[in-house]
Order: sequence, then C-alpha cells, then structure tokens
Amino acid sequence: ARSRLVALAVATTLSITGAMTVASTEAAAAAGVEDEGADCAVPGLPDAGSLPTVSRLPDPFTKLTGTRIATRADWRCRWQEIKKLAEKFVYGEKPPKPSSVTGTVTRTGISVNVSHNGRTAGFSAGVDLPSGTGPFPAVVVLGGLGADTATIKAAGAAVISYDPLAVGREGTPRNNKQGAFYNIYGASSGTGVLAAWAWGVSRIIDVIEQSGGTILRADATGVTGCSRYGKGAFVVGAFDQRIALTMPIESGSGGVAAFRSIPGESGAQPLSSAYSEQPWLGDAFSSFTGSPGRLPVDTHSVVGMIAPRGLFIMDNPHIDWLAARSASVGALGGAEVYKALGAGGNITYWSAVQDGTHCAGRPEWRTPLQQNIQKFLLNTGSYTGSMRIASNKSGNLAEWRDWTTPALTDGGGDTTAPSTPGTPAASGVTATG
Ligand code: MCU
Repeated sequence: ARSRLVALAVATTLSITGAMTVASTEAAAAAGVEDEGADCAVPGLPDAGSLPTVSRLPDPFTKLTGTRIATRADWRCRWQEIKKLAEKFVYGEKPPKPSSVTGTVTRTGISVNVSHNGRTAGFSAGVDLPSGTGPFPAVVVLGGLGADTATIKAAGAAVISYDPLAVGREGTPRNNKQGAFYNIYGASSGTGVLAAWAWGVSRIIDVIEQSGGTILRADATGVTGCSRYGKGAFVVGAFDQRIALTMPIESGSGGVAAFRSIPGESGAQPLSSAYSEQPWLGDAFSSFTGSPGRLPVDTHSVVGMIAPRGLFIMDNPHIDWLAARSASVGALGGAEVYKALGAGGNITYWSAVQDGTHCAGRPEWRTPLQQNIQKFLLNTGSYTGSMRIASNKSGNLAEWRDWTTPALTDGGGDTTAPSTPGTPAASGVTATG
C-alpha cells in the first residue's frame, strides 16, 4: 500500500508539471490486491465464432464498446476486459482466491493448503534467504531452470523455489489434467497449465500476506523462469497485480511472442505445436492455432497487463525455435501501454546476448537483473529500462499496428497526444548483436 501511495504522489506531481517524459522514473506500482479491476462491469465478450480477422495487433486502448480510453482510471477496467478476453481465448480462466487458503512461511519453506467447494489440495515451495535481516522481498523461481539465483540473492531478495508441475502437470491429455489446481477445479477444466501455475503463485502470495511479514514481505514479490517456465512467469505477472517484478526468460511461443507474428517468423515454434506439445494454453486456443488474426487480444496486451509494474523480458536470438523476433513485437507493442501510463522506463527487453545456449546464465543480464530487483523490490536505485533487441531478431512495430498511443490523463476528458504509427520505436532502442 505504501508503494502505491508513493506512485500516486509521483503521478500527481507529474500531472502538475505536465512532464510526461520524465514519468519513466515513476515508482513501482504493484497493487495490494490480485485483481484491482474485479468490480469492473465487463460487457458480454464476443463468441469465438464471430470474431473478425484483424491482421495487425488489436488496439489495446479500445474498449469492447468501441470507445478509446483516455484516462489512467479507464485503464483499470480496460485491464479487466483484456484479462477476461485473454482467459476466454488464450489461457483459460484463472479463478479468484478460493474460499480457504492457509499455510505457513518459515525460513526454509512455504506450505499452501487450499479448500474450495468441498475439495482440498496442497503444495509447498522452498525458501532460500539472502544474508542480512529480513523481512525480505522474494523472487518466485518457476521450475529452477535458467534463473540466476545467486544474483537474485546477492541483490537482497529471497528465492522461492516453486515446482509448477505440482500445481499443473505436463504430459497429461487435455481431458484429464492433473495437479493441485485441477484437484480443486476438475480434471476436465479448460484452463491451461500456465494459468494453473499462475493461480499457484497467487496462493503462495496469499500465504505470505497472512504470515505476518516477519520473514518475507508480501508487497515485494517478483517472478522468473526460463523456457516453458518463462511462459509461466509471464502469465503469473500478468494475472496478479501484487507481482512487482516479472522476468520471463526465453519464453517463446505461448510466452511473450506475439501470436500473429509467429507464422511469419522462420523456424519459430508454430502455434499448433505450442498448443499441442503440452496443455500450456487453454483448450479454447485450439481454434486459433491456424488463424491468430482472429484473437481479440495478442501478447502485447498481456505485456500491457503488467504495466506499470516492473517487467524485464530476456530472450535468446540464437535459436530460431524460441521466436525472439515475435517476442520483440509483443514487447514493443506492450511497451506502448507502459508509455501511455507514463511508465516507459519500467519495461526492459533484452535479447542482445552472446551465448546461444538455451537458458544459459548470461553475464549481460546480471547487472540489469540486480537493478530491476533494486528498483521494483527494494525501491532503491535509479534504473531506467530500455530495449536491447538483437538485430537478427528485431521486429518492426510499425508493421504491426494501426493505432496510436494515447497519453492517458489523470482525470476525465478525452485528450490524447497520439504518437504516429510508423515512428521509430522509443529512444533507448538499440539493435545489437
Ligand atoms: C521455449 O519453451 C519450450 C518450447 O516451447 C518447447 O517446444 C521445447 O520443447 O521446450 C522449451 C523448454 O521448455 O525448454 C526447457
């Protein structure tokens, strides 16, 4: 709640000075609740069969009613529309907090027990504290693959080792999904395992909130993971507004990569493969694998769901399968939401790296990882994010949008200061490698 107040104070100052360009120094703005727009009245969603084909990225700023948003307050309920659309057509529903969540936090582990509608389930996670005295911020590491846990701890954050497969298993058919999530919501739930994994992290944060805050801080949680767990980290961060810092690594198809861009990216994992390899995406995605242009949301809007909270996307441009060009499209499109909210400095996209090994520990990411943790979890330092896109996997946002980016205001009114589609991406974009 405190960081929220700081953010509001900063926003107020900015509206007085009118200095949108310095707004990237805005404080981290994680919310105190999982879903700030839970009370928004969302109009009826379209049916899958009636969706028009839109070849470019859908306008994240146009509401289901067809009206464009104008204020930051409008974004709160537009966020809710994007969430509902992404659940219905991409990931499957991530249910809200169950009727009972209990558990414990110790210096070595977290236990989670859930009951809902007469069903119960539980899982646990490891805790590895940094040196010093707490309470500490924490980074939830999905699946233990590729995350630089030494740097996370050195920066002053605890590592929570979370096994997503205990909550949503891989290797199951879609009509018999398994894991703690499906014990509660049923083995035939249409929700894919990425959203199930996200639900599990939200329940971990519930338990941290209830634990009294002596070991871990509930208001300073980050998330990371590589590859399939990078897809997971992305969905975790998008669907829980308590997550202050989201750091997906090499997430590929089903992760940050823009769905519409994947068919045209040579060697990228096809959507049909990402859908069928594992039940990562929701069952409803099956009707879009051959026609992503029918999706009313694309991953740029999911990136936008994370705005203005901290986001550090890491990608590998050396393996075509990982779809880094399409990921740059998703990131550049989503960065427009950050800019609209005056938080352009809160997103980093970084694919200009040397080592081509999938999920390698990379020296280039060490310093920005530390700086992101300092800024968004410890509220120190003066880091400003930027786009460091490998030149061989650099998407061109101008080809992918026909909408402009509004400067969302603090109050009523509908003033927009559009940027022109086709303008080169923001300053700070570099093409390297
Ligand atoms: C990038 O994530 C996945 C990829 O989507 C799969 O096709 C491949 O089999 O595995 C990758 C992964 O999770 O590697 C550990």
